[in-house]
Amino acid sequence: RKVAITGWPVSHSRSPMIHGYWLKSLGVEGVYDRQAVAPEDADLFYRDFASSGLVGCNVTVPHKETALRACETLDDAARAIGAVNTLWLDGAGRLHGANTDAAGFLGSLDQSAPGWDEKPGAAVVLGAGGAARAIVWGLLQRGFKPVHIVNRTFEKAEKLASYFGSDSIAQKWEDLGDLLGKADILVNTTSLGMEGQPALDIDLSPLPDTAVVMDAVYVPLETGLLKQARARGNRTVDGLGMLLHQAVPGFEKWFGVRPDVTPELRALVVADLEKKS
Ligand code: SKM
Repeated sequence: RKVAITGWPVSHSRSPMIHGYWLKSLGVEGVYDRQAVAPEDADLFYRDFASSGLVGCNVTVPHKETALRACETLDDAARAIGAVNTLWLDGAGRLHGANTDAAGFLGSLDQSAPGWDEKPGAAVVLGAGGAARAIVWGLLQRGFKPVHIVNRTFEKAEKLASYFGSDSIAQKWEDLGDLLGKADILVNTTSLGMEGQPALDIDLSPLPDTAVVMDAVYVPLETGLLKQARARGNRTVDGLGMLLHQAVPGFEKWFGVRPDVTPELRALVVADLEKKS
């Protein structure tokens, strides 16, 4: 059985390393590859997935919406978020789609910050792109209310907030300080703070010290945001956990065994990230 990470580009993806580790450590026969799909080929590739030689795949940027349109069935998360990242073919050659990014985000917080959602209050999400869509939905599912969406281009925040209804609210970047004062969780979904990108320059001093701070960025593993949060005593969760946890349901679907996100797997990917940076 052959599976792959599909997207454009896919050279940076750690999915082959993650699934390769599980295949080997669980003694499962199978292959997990990389398959770059150029934007002009994407529509046909997913519509004609049965002829790709793959039994399933992960989908990453920028094909998550294109792939969704090729699916015959979708799970609730994919339908709510409007994007897929996990596809599989059934015996009749029909393509099914799921979105496991929200589950990955939630699973990572459950593992790294136990009890984080016991009294779900206000959440602040920075950014309004694809990752924000999955994360806002995940937070709403766990009962966080309101979920403030803060984006430098306010119109994008408005669009995302109206997509999810009245429990999510678009906010201006200038109002971040006031919002942080009442936040139970802060999540960065922008690329700010990522290696090679501008820093995420925010002042966390209004944030309650009981708030959890999560950064979806995982290169570097400890971003400036997380460093600042840790120094002032907030619980922090890095972005690698989300990547590891979103992979779990796909592996189970394709290979029939539910894998664990073990310290050994995490250490393997961390070593690779450190080698390359
Ligand atoms: O949704 C995930 C995708 O399944 C895999 C991935 C990767 O390999 O970098 C990133 C995210 O888009």
